[in-house]
This record gives sequence, structure tokens and C-alpha cells, in this order.
Amino acid sequence: MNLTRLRFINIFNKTADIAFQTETDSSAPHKQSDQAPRWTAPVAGLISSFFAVCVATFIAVLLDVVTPLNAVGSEFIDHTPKWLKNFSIQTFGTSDKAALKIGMVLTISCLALLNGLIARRKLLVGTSTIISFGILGGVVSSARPLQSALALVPCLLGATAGCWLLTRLIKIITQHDLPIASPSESRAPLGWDRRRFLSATGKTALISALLGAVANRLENKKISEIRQAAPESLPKINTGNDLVATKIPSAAQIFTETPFITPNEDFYRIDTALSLPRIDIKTWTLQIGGMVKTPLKLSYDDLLARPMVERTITICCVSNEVGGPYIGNAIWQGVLLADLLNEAGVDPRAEQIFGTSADGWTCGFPVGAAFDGRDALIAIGMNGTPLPLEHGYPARVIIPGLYGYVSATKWLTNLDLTTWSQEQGYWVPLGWSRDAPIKTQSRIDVPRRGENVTAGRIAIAGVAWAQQLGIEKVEVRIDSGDWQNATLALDFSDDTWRQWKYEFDAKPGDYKIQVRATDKTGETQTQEVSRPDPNGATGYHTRTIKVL
Ligand SMILES: Nc1nc2c(c(=O)[nH]1)N[C@H]1C(S)=C(S)[C@@H](COP(=O)(O)O)O[C@H]1N2
Ligand SMILES: [Mo]
Repeated sequence: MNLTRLRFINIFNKTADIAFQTETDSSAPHKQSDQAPRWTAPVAGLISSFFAVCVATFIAVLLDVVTPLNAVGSEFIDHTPKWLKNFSIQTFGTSDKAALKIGMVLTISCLALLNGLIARRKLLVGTSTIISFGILGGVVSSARPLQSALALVPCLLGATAGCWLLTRLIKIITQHDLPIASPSESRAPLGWDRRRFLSATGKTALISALLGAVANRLENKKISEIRQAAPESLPKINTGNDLVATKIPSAAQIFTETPFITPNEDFYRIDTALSLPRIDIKTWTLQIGGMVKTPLKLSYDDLLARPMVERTITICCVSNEVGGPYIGNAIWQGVLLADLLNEAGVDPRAEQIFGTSADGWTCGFPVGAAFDGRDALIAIGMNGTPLPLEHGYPARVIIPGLYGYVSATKWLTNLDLTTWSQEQGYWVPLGWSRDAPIKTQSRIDVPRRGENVTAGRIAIAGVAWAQQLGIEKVEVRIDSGDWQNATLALDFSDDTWRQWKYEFDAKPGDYKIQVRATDKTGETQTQEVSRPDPNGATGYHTRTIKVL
């Protein structure tokens, strides 16, 4: 009788027993209680993968290359079609990145548990799986914008560490599952070494957690160094400053629920970056090139030395639902884009101004937007401070009247004059419109959602915007009554939102409140309800309130 074959059958029966918990075969060499319990293999799989990821992350941070989870997550974001982007913004809001990270960890954990089960039967399959994921992660990482083959290293080393651990743990688990070498050999049923397994998994879990924590600390340290390298303050500007200082507190502001100027800490943040870009302000430059006579290359100091303006502009995100929070109004300090472009000399055949960020994100808007008299800016300051890192430090584009995804490149490094056929901005191939002017909209901010109001004179208030056109009128409707004019705050500029307020005497009951805005051309925002994709949500913001 072929001994190897016997052995194979034996192993197969046993692993089948373990994996599916079938009745123990009485011909098995020793009792089931001597074998490692079923849960040990998936745990071994999980711990090995956890170890692999932590080792890889730690090495990535040391080498200052993209971490594997960030690389894979970014790759995923980069292929997000519009329905999925809508879904995740609707479901998770600005926590969509946290949701993605949790999703990735859960997916990896499930695969790792399964891989442990497989490895107990066939160790080679388990280790090969880890190596394959390591190679895949490495290839994805090294192909990310601004990464090199160096980004392969953490993934490969992480995978090697994972394989080593998996092999070790599976050996501990299966040691007593080994079939007896010959029928005559006798072996005492020692049982599997539970203590050894627990100590090995415990130790490596601890080491993994430590590596992860250190990597996190180092990452945070790097980010805070980038923040500290920013200047404390920006060069003062004499025009515009007084305007902002005097006008806003008095007349532009009629209620404080939504302040006219959004503080930097409260300003919405939307971008595809899973980690903040590594900006080295000493080497950072803004290059203006493509279809221009003389390409420009400006350092941060060059930008600071140029004539600057200060403009209050409301920007918003195309993903904002009707009534949503992804809009903010800030005082932007910067260089007029037209000045820079005139210096570079734009080829009249250029159609598109195409921005690229330090992390490889892109977007494009018509050349006309820089020259039609609007305040198109390369902004370096926000509400009196250098741009916060989250909002595009050292420099970003701000174009009044265009949604952020076609214009507002943060962490700007390049502006290229090009044609529409030559380049497509990041979101365009994913189903969002090439041209995306901001749509006229209005929002009810008070009473807040779900807030109970006491009967008597109550105030309804909010903001309305129609960048470039300006807000002429805001109307409020209660239930199916007539549209009533709301009181408007001072008309600061056509590019800023305008606060509105409407008061009425309310008896107890439920009310449906609606708002609509009319721009200065006399056009009232459309009632037609449409989703954010492909170029901005429409419809009237409606809120039901309960008056007690
Ligand atoms: N580099 C980079 N710039 C970007 C984005 C991005 O993903 N990456 N998102 C854009 C989008 S969709 C919007 S709405 C605005 C948001 O700017 P904020 O985060 O400062 O509010 O930034 C724009 N600039
Ligand atoms: Mo956006």
C-alpha cells in the first residue's frame, strides 16, 4: 500500500473534520481533543494579516512612501463612479473616508480569517495568498501619483512578515494533527499546545499594535511639521481689508446661526486625499505652463511678494444636496489669476485652465473664467491666516461661480493652459459635467431640523446664493400659502451668499416651510428636483417644523 497516499487521505479526512466539524472518524490516530480547536486557524490568519499590514505601514512611514491602505483606498476612490460617490456622501457625509477605511479593514479581516482556514489545510495556499496581496498592494502603491518603485518595499516586507507568522502559527496548530509516520510507531496523545499558540498570537498582536501606533505618531509628526513651516501671518493688504472689517459685522449679518463668514474650523472639507499631501514649502513651486508664451515658475515667497487682493467668495461642492452643508463663505487672500496669466501670455487657442495638485488630483475650467472680470484667484490666505493644510496650503484656486470640482484645486502645483480634448479633470470621466457653474440655491438654517419651536412670533432664517449673478430676492412659503418676501441682509457682493430672515406668528401645529431665491437677472431657482450628479442638485429646500 502506498504510504504517502494513505497519509494524504488521512490529512484530508482530518482537515475536513476540523473545517466542517463532522463526526470524528474512529480510525483517526488520536482523539479530537488533542487537536487545536477550529477557531485557531482563522485567528492565525487574522493575526498574520494584521501583522503584515502593520509592518508594511510602519516601513512605509519610515521610507516616507504611501502606506498600503492609503494607496489601495485612494485607488478605490479614483474609480468611484458618480452613483457610488453620491451614495457615500449621502450616507456618510464627510465621514466617507473613515467609512472607506473601516470597510477596507473589514474586508481584509474577512479574507484573512478565510485565509487562515485555508492555510491549515494547505499552508502554501495561505502564504501564497498573502504574498499575492503584498505584490498587488506594492504595485498599486508604486503606481500612485508621485510614488516610485520604492513603494513596493513596505508591501513586500510586510507580506514576508505575514507569511513567516502564518507559517509559525499554523505549525503550532497542526503539530499534533500530524499523522503517525508508520503504523508501528506509537505516540502519546500530547494534545496541541494551547499556551504556545496564545502566547505567539498575543505577542505578535501586541507588536503589530505597537508598530501601528508608532507609524501613526510619525505620520502625525510629519503633518504637524508641514503646518509649522507655514508663516504665522501673510503680507497685509490695504484694499478690501477695511471693507470686510466694517461692512460685515454691521449690515451683512442679520442672524448668527450661520455666520456670514465661515470660520476656518467650520469650513466644509471635500477632497479625495486619504492623507494630507507632503508639502515641503522650501521646494514647493507653482508652475504655469502649457499653451503660454513664457512659462512661469513661482516659489511660495515669489507668490507672497506679488500684488495681492482680498475677496470674499462663497464656494460650494457639487455633491451638496439641496439644504446640505457643503458650502462656505471665506475671505480669500491671493494673486489675481489674470495677472499671472497675462505675464505668461496665453495662447489664444487655449480653451481650458487645467490645475494639478501635489497629490495628482486635477480639474479644469474655461480660460474665459480668468479673464471675464470675475475675481479668479490663486488664494494663499483664508480668513486672515495662511491657507490651512486641509484647505489647500500653500496655494489653491478660487473661481467665483464654479463648483469646486472643476475649479478649486487645493495644494496647487501646476496650472496648464490646454484644450478640452487634451485633458480631462479628475471627476469628468467619472460622469460629472465638464462645465459646472454653481446653481442658484437657498437653504433654511433655523429652526434647525427636529427643533421644537414655541408658539408666537418665530423666525425662519438661512442663506441664499447665486455666485456671479447675485441674490435679488428670497421668498418663503408656509404650507400652501403665498410666497412671502424674506428680509435680506446687506448685499455684500454677487459672489457671496446672502442671509435672509422671515418672521411670522405661529400657532401650535406642524408647518411645511419652503424657500426659493431669485438672482439679479430675475431668474428664480428651479423647482424641479434633481440629484447632485452630474452638475448640481436643484429643487426647493423644504423643512417641516413643529410649533408647540
Ligand atoms: N487637490 C484637490 N483639490 C480639490 C479637491 C480634491 O479632491 N483634491 N476637491 C475639490 C472639491 S470637489 C471641492 S468642493 C473643493 C472643496 O474645498 P474645501 O475642502 O476647501 O472646502 O475643493 C476642490 N479642490
Ligand atoms: Mo466638490
